[in-house]
Parts: sequence; structure tokens; C-alpha cells
Amino acid sequence: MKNPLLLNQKNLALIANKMPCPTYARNELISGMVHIGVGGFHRSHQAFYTQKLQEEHYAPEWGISGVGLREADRKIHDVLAKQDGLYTLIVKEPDGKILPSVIGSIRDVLLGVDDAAAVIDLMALASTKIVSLTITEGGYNFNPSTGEFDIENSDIKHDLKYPDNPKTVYGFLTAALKKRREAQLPAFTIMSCDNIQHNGDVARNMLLAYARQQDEDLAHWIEQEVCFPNSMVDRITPVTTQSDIDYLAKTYEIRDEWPVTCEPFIQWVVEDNFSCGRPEFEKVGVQFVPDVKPYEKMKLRLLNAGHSVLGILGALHGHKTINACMEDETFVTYLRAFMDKEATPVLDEVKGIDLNVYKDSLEARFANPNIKDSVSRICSESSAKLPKFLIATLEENLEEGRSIEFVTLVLAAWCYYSDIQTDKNDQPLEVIDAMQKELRQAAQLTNTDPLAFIKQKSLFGNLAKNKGFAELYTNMVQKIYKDANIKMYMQDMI
Ligand code: CS2
Repeated sequence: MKNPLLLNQKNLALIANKMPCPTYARNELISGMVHIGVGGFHRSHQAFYTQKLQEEHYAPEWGISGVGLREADRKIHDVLAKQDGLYTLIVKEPDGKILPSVIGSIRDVLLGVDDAAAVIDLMALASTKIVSLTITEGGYNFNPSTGEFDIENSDIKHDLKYPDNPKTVYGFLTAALKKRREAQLPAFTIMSCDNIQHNGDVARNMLLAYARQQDEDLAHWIEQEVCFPNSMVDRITPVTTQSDIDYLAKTYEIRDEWPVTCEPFIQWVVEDNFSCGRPEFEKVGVQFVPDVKPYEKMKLRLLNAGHSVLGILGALHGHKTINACMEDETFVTYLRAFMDKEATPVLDEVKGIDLNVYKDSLEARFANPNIKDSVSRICSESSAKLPKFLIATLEENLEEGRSIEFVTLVLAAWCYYSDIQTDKNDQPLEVIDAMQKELRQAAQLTNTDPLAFIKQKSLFGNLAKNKGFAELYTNMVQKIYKDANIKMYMQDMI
């Protein structure tokens, strides 16, 4: 193999002989969108749609500046800076076809920990119309059980003390909006693209809670002027592996230090609620609707929840990927039973969508054998995900006297997973969770108090006090601790 060609603007013309590359004038792009959280998902989704828009309906005022706020964002920042914002998106079809292309819609990248003022100044520019977010479910700084803003967070306290040198997303947004107001510029739109029900409303409530602490008057202006569209975003985007990097080097002789892989499916449903204009994304397949709530609930409670069901149970069983779970009949049947009996009854009618067809399509997407989405990605940050994906469903079903056993088994398995951290064959599991320590401490008490895990109020509210649920959970968790052969219990239920 020759020396692979480094992916950057200078080499783009050569790389274009090997795979599709941006053909629009990247150098004329302006940062109409500033995006916070340039992970794999942003790069497979919003940046992909933006590239499509640039290719088909060139709109240079809608380029993207990618922002990382944390030290942990340094690596992606450095890679993209070196590659002039370019990266390869590798779409993996279920039939084995692999379709790479170079995405160029991110025009530059900034790192808040290095230069907070530069990020604030960029967001305060008149040309910035939208600040979009993928800061993960855990990034919104609220108590998952009460939904209240966590004012005790030390970074939030820091930002209130040093508003010109913030660390958190709320500190940055508030500082930039303050500047815009002083300069008599219109407010930008804040567009959350995270997997949270009513993600725009949550972003709004949290930002206002923060801003009120800092400056009542400014908070009032934000309340009046900033739009926070809710949205439903969807594209399965596994963690990039070394073999993806090697594949590009070997097959295409291209060196891309951080490509992104994803499935062919893509969807984005957004409320048409923007304070300062927006790209004409409808021209490239984005749906603008007056009310996104039924769509987001459907996606969170079926797709994301379905992922968590497979992820946690699959991890315990020893499956490494979601598609491996889908090759296992017990998991397929269990997933469908969960979707039909527990998730579907909590959903509202979604206009134009046949839920059975939607569930069939989820099964097909999960089964894509090329995606190899690791169960460890799915289980990561479960403490931020499960309250929204599964626990909310369980609570709604409890209230209505409907089935809760499929979710309950997952919660009992999650307790064991957090405590023992090995699968049923004693193989170690990769547990990634901001609350890992607390989860483990609570789970470790299960032998003396079977409800200890469920008594974590910030995650489960008052569920432990519900007799019916407590009995069912106790029974399940005790069985799993005796014998972690999770498949046995799944089979008993289907
Ligand atoms: C996954 C999501 O992290 C998770 O739990 O369910 O990342 C999922 O792959 C995306 O939301 C798909 O759109």
C-alpha cells in the first residue's frame, strides 16, 4: 500500500477520483449554524443534510462551525482542524454495500476550553442564525426524575461567577445572547438535536433557569426572543472503530483519522419555529411540522427504548452487538413483545405512520449486519437514557394498569449489570456512565435490600413505593443474582 493520502482541502481534488467529495465552494461558506457537540451523530445527520443542501441548492450562508466545549472534545477538534473540517461518512447498507463520501459542510472548528471568548464572539455575530446542540441526554443538567435544573452543579456555579469565561453550554449561550442583545441583533434559534422528549422545551426551560440566576432582565429577553424548535432526529451511528479507519486506508488509500459510519436510514422532523431564519432543509428531505411531539415520543419509546432493551439484556447474555441480538430469536421475539405490549400503548397517534410498519422497519434496521453497533455504546450513559426511554413508559403503564414486566426485567438486569459488570459467562463488560459509581453502590446493596437500586430517587422517583412493581422487580432481580442466564427469564415471558 502506498502512503495514504491525508484527507484535507488541498487533497480533495485527488480524493474526488476515489469517492464523492463536496463540489460546492466550501471557501465561501459562512457559519450560519454554530453546532455544539461535533460527535458522530451530528456528522452523520445535520452535517449530512447540510452537505446535501449545499450540493443541490447552494446556500453558502448556511455553513457550520463545529464547537466543542469540554476537554474531552479536544481530539475531534484537532482531527477536524487538521483535516480542514472534512471527514468521510461511510454508509453501510444491509446487503454489504459500503458507500463512503466526503462531507464538507463543517467549515471550521473551535474549542471552548481553549478560547471561550472566540466561541462567544462567533455565536454573537449577526451571521449566526442558529446554535444547534447534540450535547447528549445527560448534557442538559436536569434531575431526570423531577426535571428540575440542577443549580448545584459545580460548573454551573462556576459560570454564574465567571460569566465571561464559561464552561457549560448554558454559560456560553447566555453570554452570546447577552452580547447580541447589547448589539441590538436578533436572537439566534437554539435547536436541540438530542434524544429527549420535547428537546426544544427542555433546552428552553434549562437555559431560562440558568439565565434567571444570572440576569432576570436578560432571561426575560431570551424568553421573548429565542425560538427553541422541538425535533425528532434519527440515524443509527455506531462508534467509529480502527477497522473503519483501516478500511479507508486500504481500500481508498485515504487517511482520515476520524471517519463516521452509519446506516442508510435518515430522518429529521422539526417544528418550524425559528427566530432568525433557517436553511431550506425541506428541499433535502427534512419534515417541518407544527407539532413534533408524537414523532419524538414514537422514536424515543420504540427505537431508543428498543435499543436499550436489546443492549442491557444482550450485554448480560454476552452479545457484543445489536445485530448479534437480532440474530437470536429470543431477543427478536422479546423486543417485539416489549414494543407491542408496553411501548405502543403509551404512544399517541402519529399522522401518516402505521406503527406496525414502523416497528418492522426498526427490526430490519437493528438487524443490519454491517452496522455492528456495539451494545456498550447503547448501554453507555443509561442513567441519562433509561428514565426517558423506559422508566417513563413503565410509569405510564403502571398508572393505567397495563403490562410492565418487559421493562421491569431490563431494570433488574441493569442493576446486575451496574453491580457485577460481567456477562453471564463472567466476561467483563465495558460500563460507561457518568453515574457509574452511584449506580454500583446502590446495586451492591441488593442482597440486603432488593429494592436498593430502584430507591435511587433521581432515576426512579417513587417507583420503589409501588407495591405491584416492587414485588415484580424483587422477584426478577433475585433470580438474576442467583443465575444471570437472562435468556431463560426472557424465554419464560414470551
Ligand atoms: C441509541 C441512539 O444511544 C442510544 O441509546 O438508541 O444513539 C440511536 O442510535 C439514535 O438515536 C438513532 O437515531
